[in-house]
Amino acid sequence: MPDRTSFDLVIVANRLPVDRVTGPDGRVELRRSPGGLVTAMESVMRGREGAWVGWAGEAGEASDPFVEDDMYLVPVPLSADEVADYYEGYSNASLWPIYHDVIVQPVFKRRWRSAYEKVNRRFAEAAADCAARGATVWVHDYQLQLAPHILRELRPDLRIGWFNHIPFPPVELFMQLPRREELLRGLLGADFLGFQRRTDAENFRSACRRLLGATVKGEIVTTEDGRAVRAAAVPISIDADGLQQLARSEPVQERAREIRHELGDPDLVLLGVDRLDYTKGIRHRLKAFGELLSEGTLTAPGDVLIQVATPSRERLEAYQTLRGQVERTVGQINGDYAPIGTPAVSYLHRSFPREEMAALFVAADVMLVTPLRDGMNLVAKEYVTCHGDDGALVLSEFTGAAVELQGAYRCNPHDIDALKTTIMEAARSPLDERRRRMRSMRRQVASHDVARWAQDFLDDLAAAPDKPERR
Ligand code: GDG
Repeated sequence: MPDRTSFDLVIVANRLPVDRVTGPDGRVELRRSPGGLVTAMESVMRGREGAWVGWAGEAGEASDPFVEDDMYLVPVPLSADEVADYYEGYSNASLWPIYHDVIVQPVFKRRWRSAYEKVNRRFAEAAADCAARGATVWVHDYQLQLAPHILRELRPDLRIGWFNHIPFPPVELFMQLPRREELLRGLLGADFLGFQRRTDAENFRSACRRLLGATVKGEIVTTEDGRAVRAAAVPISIDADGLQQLARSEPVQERAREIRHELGDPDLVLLGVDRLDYTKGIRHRLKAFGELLSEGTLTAPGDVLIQVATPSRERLEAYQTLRGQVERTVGQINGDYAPIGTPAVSYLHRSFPREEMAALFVAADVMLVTPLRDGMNLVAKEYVTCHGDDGALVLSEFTGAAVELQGAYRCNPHDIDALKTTIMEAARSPLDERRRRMRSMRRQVASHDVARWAQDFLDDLAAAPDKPERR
């Protein structure tokens, strides 16, 4: 246990890097949930004592703060109603669709909005309680857009940063949100706001200009109380070294060969890996693959698609509808085109250990990343890091990753004919071309990994324009 309860660096995110799980015998267990964010934060927390404020994933009372891997974890309690209203409701049924181009219709409920504010205040208070004087607080994502402002009111001495993992919408869409100005003011409580793409930062600044009448010069927004806030792009990445080592390990290479063998040693393995979310373009991808089979351009079992669709937000109607549509389409494709015993689409609606994910990336000839809108898309970066030189990445123009991964076969997933052409171009391209493209993308990811992202963000935050002596 660190001998202190105030820290120089405080991370505030919806989720803690552990899951609180109650077993059938009623025993509570904490399980580490190692995601990309945890790896990134580990790299910046090394050598300094940091705290992480977040929800442990189960409704009800929260346990006392505790230490895990040298990090002081502060659980924030959420009641079952708050999970339904703040998280599933406002965050995922109001904000998520608006921030992803209104692919599905957003739902607005005033009760959800009140819960969002109340929960944002709780997170901000928990952060204020454990931040040392002059500390840096890094708030994450769309679930916590009011927290920066609340935190600044509580603790004007803090350096506050916020990073948006998802897109920031064009002002014409953002305007649909009830009480939209309060969200902008909430964010402007920070000193520095990081976005995945320059376009996202521009969208935010335009919203400030248009809806708050704020002065915007270059990347700087001047707030109503005269503070200067910088909004700029800091694209997120992956632990490229760690993942490449895993992918090159003998067990993973062996498992990749085994996967191809289990599929009947096909000539062509296409792969999709996504949370089962309507933003990811899974239906468009399946439609393109189904048409390629029906035309005879591809044939099963020589050409197959593996689709991992990790369960997500299963209590929300839009997600239940999507699951039904995807599963019906997979059934149709297999019913129409697959011979006995070998599916044309291997559909996997569950999650896998990272070793298995790495083996899938190694096994796939062509990776299909076709979101209709995606903040970054880490899967694209993971594939180019894991797979050898002979792979190919089909990548939607509507992802943050498309800005960086110039060696990808770019596509507009809405254009099914063009998507089919791009898939075939990627699958049939000469080896030397694929090699050139894969190498350039792998180099890009290796030189811009998640540790660099986290350090860049913290450097930008430290250098943010507002002078601490003003406070
Ligand atoms: C949000 C933004 C942004 C998936 N299935 C399994 C598994 N995964 C891993 C992937 C990847 C991660 O989950 C998903 O990251 P994405 O970036 O693809 O997408 P979101 O979940 O929507 O993330 C996104 C990201 O935040 C970071 O800022 O890029 O735009 O929407 O790492 O590999 N991992 C394991 N088993 C699975 O079954 N172990």
